[in-house]
Amino acid sequence: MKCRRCKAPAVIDIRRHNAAFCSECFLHHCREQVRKAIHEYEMFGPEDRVLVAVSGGKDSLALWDLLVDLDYEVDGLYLGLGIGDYSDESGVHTRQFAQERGLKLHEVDLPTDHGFDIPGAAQVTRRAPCGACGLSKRHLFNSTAIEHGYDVVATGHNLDDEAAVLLGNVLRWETGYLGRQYPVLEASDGFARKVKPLVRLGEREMAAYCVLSGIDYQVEECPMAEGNRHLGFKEVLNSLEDRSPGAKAAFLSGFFARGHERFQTEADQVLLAPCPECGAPTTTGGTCAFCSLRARAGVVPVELRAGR
Ligand code: Q46
Ligand code: ZN
Repeated sequence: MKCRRCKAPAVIDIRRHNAAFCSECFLHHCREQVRKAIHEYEMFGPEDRVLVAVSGGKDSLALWDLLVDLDYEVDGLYLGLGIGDYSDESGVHTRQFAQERGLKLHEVDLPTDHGFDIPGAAQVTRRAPCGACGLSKRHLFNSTAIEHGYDVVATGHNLDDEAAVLLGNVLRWETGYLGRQYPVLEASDGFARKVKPLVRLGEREMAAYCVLSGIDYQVEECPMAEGNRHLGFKEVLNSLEDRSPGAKAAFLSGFFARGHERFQTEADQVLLAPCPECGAPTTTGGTCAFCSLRARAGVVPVELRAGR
């Protein structure tokens, strides 16, 4: 197997591109895919200040590394979720990455700064932890970006993540979510622009990127991911991809090109008002979902939580 670009011995093959690459050309390929995504979807320009949401996992650290390589002005934000050793180790990987490269990292810690953690929030809501977790992340990524004057929040969602979300949205015909599922969500009153520059790169490519560029990342999966229905959708898509390489990318990019805009009208009709507690725009007409969660989850004594 030879590298498509330089003909040296290849270290990785990517079936959907019908190509193999040596280490150096693979890193170049990843940068090119991110560069193309940024331009194709007009995510941001050199004048924009970008805040990348980093979890300590492969995708977000690779994204930060790639954006720095591409010369964008980009700082990191780490959100401590209070998920035991998993969160402690994720924080260590993130801080180490930032320190080694002299990059600026903001940190928000749910237990210290907001008085609750994700296991406690899951308990009071009686729902899968990912619901409370996703809600908290969306809220705090945005509020931190607004507070510090960033134009854009970039997240490490990759092709596999987005294809799995799309499959879930299609299976239930979630028209509102389909109208908002796109690599760019424009800024509006109280909301920074949200972008996903890894939409052209798969999970396996991101792991390879980290290994080949010496990025030490959190390899453990989140212990609360069990029951996350997207894991099942990923398995289904992987078996399709095995039989027909490129199916996943065609599903996702075809939706962005030809499906997404058909759902937009409905998504645009949402009315927003500021949350009386934190000022964030919300659809509830009262306290925003994050402040409600904080009020409920913050009062559960630690010793009463399940699993303690
Ligand atoms: S961190 Fe949070 Fe994920 Fe863990 S609780 Fe679910 S959403 S799985 S990316
Ligand atoms: Zn609020």
